[in-house]
Amino acid sequence: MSDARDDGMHFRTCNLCEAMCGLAVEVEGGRIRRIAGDKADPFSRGHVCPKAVALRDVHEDPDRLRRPLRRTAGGWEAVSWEEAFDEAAARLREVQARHGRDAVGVYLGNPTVHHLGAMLFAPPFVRSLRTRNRFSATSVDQLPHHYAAHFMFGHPLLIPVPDVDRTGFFLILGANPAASNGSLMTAPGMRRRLRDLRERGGTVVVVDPRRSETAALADAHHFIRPGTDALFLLAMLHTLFAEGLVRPGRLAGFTDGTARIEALAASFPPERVAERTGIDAAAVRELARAFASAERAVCYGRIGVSTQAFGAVCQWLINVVNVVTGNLDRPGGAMFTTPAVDVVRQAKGRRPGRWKSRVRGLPEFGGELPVATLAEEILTGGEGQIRALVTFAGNPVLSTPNGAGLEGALPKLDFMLSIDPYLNETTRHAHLILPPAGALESAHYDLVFHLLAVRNTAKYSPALFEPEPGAKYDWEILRELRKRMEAGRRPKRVGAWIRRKVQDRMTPERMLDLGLRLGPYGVWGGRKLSREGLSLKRLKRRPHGVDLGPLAPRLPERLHTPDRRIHLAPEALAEDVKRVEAELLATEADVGFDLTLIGRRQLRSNNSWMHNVERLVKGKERCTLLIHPSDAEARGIRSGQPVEVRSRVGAVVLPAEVSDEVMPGVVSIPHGWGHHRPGVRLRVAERRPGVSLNDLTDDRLVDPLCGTAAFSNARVAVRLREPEPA
Ligand SMILES: Nc1nc2c(c(=O)[nH]1)N[C@H]1C(S)=C(S)[C@@H](COP(=O)(O)OP(=O)(O)OC[C@H]3O[C@@H](n4cnc5c(=O)[nH]c(N)nc54)[C@H](O)[C@@H]3O)O[C@H]1N2
Ligand SMILES: Nc1nc2c(c(=O)[nH]1)N[C@H]1C(S)=C(S)[C@@H](COP(=O)(O)OP(=O)(O)OC[C@H]3O[C@@H](n4cnc5c(=O)[nH]c(N)nc54)[C@H](O)[C@@H]3O)O[C@H]1N2
Ligand code: SF4
Ligand SMILES: [Mo]
Repeated sequence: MSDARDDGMHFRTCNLCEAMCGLAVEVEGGRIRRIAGDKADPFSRGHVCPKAVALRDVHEDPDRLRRPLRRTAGGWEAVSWEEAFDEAAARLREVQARHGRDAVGVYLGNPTVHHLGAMLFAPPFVRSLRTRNRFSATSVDQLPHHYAAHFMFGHPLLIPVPDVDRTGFFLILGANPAASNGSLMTAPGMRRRLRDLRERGGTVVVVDPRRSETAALADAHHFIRPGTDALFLLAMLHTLFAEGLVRPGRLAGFTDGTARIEALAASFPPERVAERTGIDAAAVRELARAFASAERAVCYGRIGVSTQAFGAVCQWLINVVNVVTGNLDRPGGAMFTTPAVDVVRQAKGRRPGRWKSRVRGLPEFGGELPVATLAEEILTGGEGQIRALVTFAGNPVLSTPNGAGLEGALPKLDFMLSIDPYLNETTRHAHLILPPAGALESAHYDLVFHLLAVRNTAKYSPALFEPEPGAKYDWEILRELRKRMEAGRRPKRVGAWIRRKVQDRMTPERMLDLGLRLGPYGVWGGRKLSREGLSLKRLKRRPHGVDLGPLAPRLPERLHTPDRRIHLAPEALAEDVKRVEAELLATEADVGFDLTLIGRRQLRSNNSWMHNVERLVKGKERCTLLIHPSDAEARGIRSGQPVEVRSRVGAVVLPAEVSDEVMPGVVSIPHGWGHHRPGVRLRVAERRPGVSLNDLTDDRLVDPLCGTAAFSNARVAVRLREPEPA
């Protein structure tokens, strides 16, 4: 075990989910004695969830890898870092020398964005691979938000955040912040915030195929048939225009395309879509009226409306609803942040679709291809076939559609490298695993989530423990690999040469300091050379973080469109309404599977990788199939009985949980389980493995516009699993 810097209280931000809760960590005798909410954190004010304590369990987990491992015929053997770096780079270079640059693929997983060092050092490493086969969890998550933001506001990171603390009407589609703690809406203590909203007379309405934990806190909940939200949103817009409720206010001065939206929505009266969505026409009209008449309202949609066949259209139309009702960029509406490190200014937005995936022709976005196509890019021969893969902080076997299909493809690789602290469902296929130092051994600053927070704040967390002797940080691993990939390649331009030299000497802290100094509150930024401006040194003096005030209107200055105007009806999205009409209003094709499968999140899980913590998994079995009583009865299924769920791509068996919290025709399995795979080293998780939702979801189902996995369009059949004959 590594030693603590000092005994006593330490303050830091929890980096597990997006909520950025402040923690007070009590260390005694070099070990963590207690983790509690930091009441002095100006943002989270003491809020934490049960996962915070698990930071200690992960830190002390005997299954967490501490040394590089190499797979041999006789099992895993420890290797030195130098040997591992040299071997990794040599194997990747060899594959590229033989088969071309694109023969190396790379996948970055979710913890990358929760990690200062990874955020700063992963991009140059990925660039050093010079491949077009880049993938990440973005295309099983928030890609539609970036897509809509790019076309409407000119930059993929200009994602408006619901101003939950000042709104009077919160319309939530396909998000369950009471369990997920909020997403693209960093707001620790969502349950309290929703309660406060209602106590000040506001309204919360949830649209979801499941009566979720959030729905339980709302004034109203409407069941919606999965994947039909685009119709619901078009019907909302139809009503707003038809009933003269469109009032964009000051936004009208810099918004184009409103007439086009009116024309598009004209063919979607609520009565026309009601049967398909499952929401009553009168209810939609009433909702539109209530939303428009609220003084401050915001419509927000997250993963349930993102990961479906019309994800991009949904995220676009949600922004449109906020604009036409005048709720974008005003307090209580959907607002843009002013983060202390302005990643929007520093990252370049590029025109999407510059290249397409080789096998299926899915479009690139932000330099990445949709991960739903990864397995076929490995399995399909020809030039550009992926023959080596790097995974960083990702578990795509459990997290991408038809994960079992990907699992079958990984053994075909000539070489696989994983940078990950666990030997899990994905990394067990690697030839080399490089484990990074743990989260508590790393300094932290949320480059991404300060950008997406409901209040402007900034907080730096120093490392709590010294890394164990011989351990490497993620960023050091990435830097060493990059150097070796670039070795012998002479930069063509002076600029590139300088950049490389600078990168060789940079640390995350130095880069953070620069970002803070140049940022809008920085000593060299907004407050020109003022003595109060932010720098890392000054932030370090405020261990609980600094409050930089509520979100303020930022438009039109913040827009990155060339004309500094909001593009309300971008061509690519407006065109896609034809597909909505053709596919969602046509008679449904009989695909041989009669139920729709959706996922769900649980407070004590975090995607696929926190099930090795006893205190989070103990108790009642959580990986169950939620099924409506009418569907259960028709199949003779009772709660607790094992059921077989089948889809085009696979089958799983798990216990049924009969409940009317899902709507008829819909079943739900939580995502991130399925730890029964041979060869994983997760001793706690293996005892309660559950099954993987993504052994059922279909890699062929994507939103063709942006390539995001269409999880909520998965079709399955369910039957009682008969006991095996004796
Ligand atoms: N059907 C369905 N599928 C889904 C979803 C869904 O709702 N339904 N949700 C999707 C979403 S939103 C996401 S974000 C993805 C997540 O997909 P992934 O990012 O692929 O999966 P995670 O489960 O987050 O796995 C994280 C991995 O990072 C490792 N790790 C943890 N901390 C660190 C670290 O500090 N450094 C390094 N190098 N590694 C670390 C863990 O051991 C684990 O292997 O799943 C998606 N998949
Ligand atoms: N405890 C916990 N917290 C987490 C995570 C975790 O795994 N566990 N993961 C983190 C990550 S990576 C992310 S991206 C966020 C995600 O944060 P959220 O988006 O809030 O996540 P979910 O809880 O999956 O909520 C999605 C909701 O969409 C609903 N839904 C499914 N299909 C449809 C549909 O077609 N239409 C509509 N309207 N609704 C639909 C589901 O029933 C579900 O209630 O959570 C983060 N926080
Ligand atoms: S809500 Fe998220 S950030 Fe807060 S303690 Fe839980 S896991 Fe950590
Ligand atoms: Mo996510």
